[in-house]
Amino acid sequence: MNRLIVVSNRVNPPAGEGEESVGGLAMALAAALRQYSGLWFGWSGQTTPEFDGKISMQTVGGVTTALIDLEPADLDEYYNGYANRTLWPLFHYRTDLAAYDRVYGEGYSRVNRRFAETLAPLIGEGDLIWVHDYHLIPLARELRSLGVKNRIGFFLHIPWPAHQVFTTLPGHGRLVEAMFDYDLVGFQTAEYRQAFEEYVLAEAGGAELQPGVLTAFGRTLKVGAFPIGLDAADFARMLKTPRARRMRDVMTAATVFRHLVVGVDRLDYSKGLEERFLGFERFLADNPDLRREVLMLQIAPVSRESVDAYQEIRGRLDALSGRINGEYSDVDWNPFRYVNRTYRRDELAGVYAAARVGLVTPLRDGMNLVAKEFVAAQDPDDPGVLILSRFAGAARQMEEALLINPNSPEEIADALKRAIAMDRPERVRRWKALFEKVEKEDVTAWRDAFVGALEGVMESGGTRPAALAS
Ligand code: ADQ
Repeated sequence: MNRLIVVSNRVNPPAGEGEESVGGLAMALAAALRQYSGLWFGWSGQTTPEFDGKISMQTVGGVTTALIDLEPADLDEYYNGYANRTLWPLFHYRTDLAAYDRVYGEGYSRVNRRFAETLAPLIGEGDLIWVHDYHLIPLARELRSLGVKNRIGFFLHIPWPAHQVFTTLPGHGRLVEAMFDYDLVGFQTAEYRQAFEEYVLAEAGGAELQPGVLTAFGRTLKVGAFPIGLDAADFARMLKTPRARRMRDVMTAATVFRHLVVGVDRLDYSKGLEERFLGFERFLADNPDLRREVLMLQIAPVSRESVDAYQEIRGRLDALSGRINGEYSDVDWNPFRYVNRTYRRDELAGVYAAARVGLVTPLRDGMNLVAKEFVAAQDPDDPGVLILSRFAGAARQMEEALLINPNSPEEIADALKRAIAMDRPERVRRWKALFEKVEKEDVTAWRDAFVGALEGVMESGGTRPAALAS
């Protein structure tokens, strides 16, 4: 078996304790590496006044991590800049929020070069390199320029936007050209892969040599859809822990005679939180007879606070939650609980287990692991109902959820009403179909499919550079 080197912006070793592991990417990578004697390379999350290329290595939970510090300007221009002010909004269709600043682009290139220069000496012959997410798109280009010939794969955790949206990015051609320095590029869904292919064909003068093999910029590239999943076995184990059970019991006791509707998200404008709050408000307005029968709990820890758009949405959510409780609370009761804290994963599992409805309403989402966690946590004999946005990548696999358009408060309100009224046989039938997929298409299946496909690419230039057909 080849050694696997995983590269991502942040590295969260599977230590277990502490509060660090918010974010689907971190959870998935920890799980994926557990079985490999791999190396996980990335940014430490710390800054240093002057970049010195120093790598701090440690082995935690069977995974060796190699971390570098970045300069404050890197943090501003690369992480808060190009990654989170330019690419993240654009790839989530928020062109109105996308900021284009040449300095951000320069910072992005510089940090990718720094990653490559510090990583290259650690790479051994035959190592497979697996790069993750939008922060590091040009990493293969930088590694190739240093002479690295190993097989390198890239997985995009977020959506790939439609061609018309993507071309609003200045320098879009260069970014896509850099993707052709990989041997394999993976997307969450077939839809995102198609959007990428459309761009390559329409804008880059490329061609599809055969299904899943593209040629452009004088090279060929394998592409595929690899939907990410949960660490289902670990989640099942966690559900049985005393902490998870206690949290479930606490939440069940706090909602006697009421149905718990739960939402769990990083506080991000892509997650459709405002739309969700408005949908719940509409539900309360339209169903006076049901008002006392529900409690909605939204857990949303703040993230990326140094980016303005995140401060703004936080303010709007505070105001909306206040308005809903102001309007509908009674002296002995309120309908809505909004919490900005991070919880341990076992505690979250307990919250999901106590809920009758999981409400997941992103406006765009690469996959959305919360939807899968909710399903995994349900009692098989009396499961809750998942309401899921059709714009989450997860909706492609989870058709038995109640699929909604989050832009419509009416659709959210109607789905809530339907979920609460749904009889047990229908809940069990829908849940069973969902659970089977969550269990089978889990993080191990995802990792094996991706790494297997990468291993299947011929070493050192089998597909790269291309012998272009005339
Ligand atoms: P995220 O945008 O972070 O991930 P998601 O897939 O929903 O979104 O994962 C969030 C994770 O954070 C879940 O595991 C959840 O349990 C955890 N979490 C959320 N709130 C928490 C809290 N209060 N306390 C503790 N944990 C919390 C990105 C993409 C997604 C894609 C993943 C994986 O945006 O579309 O599914 O990567 O590829």
